[in-house]
Amino acid sequence: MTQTAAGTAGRDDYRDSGLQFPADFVFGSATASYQIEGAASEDGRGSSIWDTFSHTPGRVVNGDTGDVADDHYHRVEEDLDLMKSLNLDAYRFSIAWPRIQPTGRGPVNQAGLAFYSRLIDGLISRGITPVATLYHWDLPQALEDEGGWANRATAEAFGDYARIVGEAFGDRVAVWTTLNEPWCSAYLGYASGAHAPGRTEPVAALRAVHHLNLAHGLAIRALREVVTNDPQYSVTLNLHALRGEGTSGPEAVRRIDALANRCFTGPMLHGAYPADLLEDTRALTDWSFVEPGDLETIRQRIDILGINYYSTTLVRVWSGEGERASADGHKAVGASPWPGADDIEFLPQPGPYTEMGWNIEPSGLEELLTAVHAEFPDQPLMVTENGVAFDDVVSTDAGGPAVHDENRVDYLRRHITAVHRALEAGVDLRGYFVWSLMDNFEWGYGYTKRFGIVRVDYDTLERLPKDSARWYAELAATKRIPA
Ligand code: IFM
Repeated sequence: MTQTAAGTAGRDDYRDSGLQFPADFVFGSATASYQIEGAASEDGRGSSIWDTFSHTPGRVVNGDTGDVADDHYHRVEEDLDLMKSLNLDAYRFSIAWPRIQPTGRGPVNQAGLAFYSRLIDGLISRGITPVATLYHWDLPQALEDEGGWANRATAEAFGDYARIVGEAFGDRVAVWTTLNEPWCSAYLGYASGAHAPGRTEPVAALRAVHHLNLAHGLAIRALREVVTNDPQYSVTLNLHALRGEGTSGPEAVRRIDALANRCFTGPMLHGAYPADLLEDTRALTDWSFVEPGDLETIRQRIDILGINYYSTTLVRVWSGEGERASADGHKAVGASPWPGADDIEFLPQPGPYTEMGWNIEPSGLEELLTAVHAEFPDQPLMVTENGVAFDDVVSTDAGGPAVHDENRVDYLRRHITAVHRALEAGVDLRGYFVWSLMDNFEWGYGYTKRFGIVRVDYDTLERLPKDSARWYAELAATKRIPA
């Protein structure tokens, strides 16, 4: 799933309107537990690695934490009504493991189950399809204390946790997603230290890659044993849309593609780690933590492969002269997230840029979808996240406060046009989820980056649909890109 420097860029600006999607194409929105829920120590919720990390001085901008976040835990009915008003077909949320098992294993916290049960029932009663993610980064701290994802036992505990939620909600959830962006969990959490638990141990990051893959397989197995409806199973990966620069570009793309993409798609979809990945990282590890039978466990049939896309990545092999470029947008802080790839340069890319500093390049999404489809032609795909942070301005209109976020509408239009083009090219694409339903805790950046189509006032916690929310609501209702 690698792309070339040329790609489809330049064909035009992707600003189409009037394009019609199939009637069963799903338009939804996505959030994650720690980013919106708040109520961090209520109703028996245990502590997660993000509680610890965000409460550690210097880890998160402004010392922000998810203690209150959007207070979704207490405003769930209001938020459900909001989703209904936006005509969403589906809502992708995550379940906080420490709300269900406060220490990651053992006794189940019934209050935690009750919260998600109310959420799921509330979605179904409003005609919105529940899409549940089991893990969006809030690992119970007790498991991290035993070694976290570098420890095999964490994957086994995850299988048990999946069984518990499968037994509780396996009559109602339509799509189960095991992991969100295991790349971030492994590499930002254990190599660069920019995310919780903030470790900078490259070998631990590779062990985490494998244990996350194993957790995915164990979870699907456990779910299949207990669910009683006929759901779809999936995983969500933030596959990197890679482009190479110069003569060393193809080699740099191959190296990063192995670490970023094929280390997950290889075992999950082909049943093997790529030989070149093992070779490239041989100085760090012999991968003996991969035990007999693991690859068979990891390779589970999935109904949907979820893809999160925000921007492209431009690489080349460093010549060894001058300063090595590391314009690697996701990980501006911390050590390198790339084990064994210290000789790879991440180059600045042409703008425009989002508030995260990420380049806006819808052609990257079209290329990524068509490349994944070419490699896995029988695998249905879903864009499970795409969206943008901008500095929104609240205007005081005659009718009350408003956010006229034309820039976000433009970003969404261009990327949804890319999605439509991939569909036209024959990609089996089932849906698109905008990130995010509402502004929320953007991890190491705290509340300084606003990705929502609904604004959240962090003083009053009031929700205010932005112009992009109205635009998206029209798209969801008509399945046609609005003018
Ligand atoms: O906010 C995150 C989300 O939790 C995972 N995908 C990327 C988003 C924007 O950074």
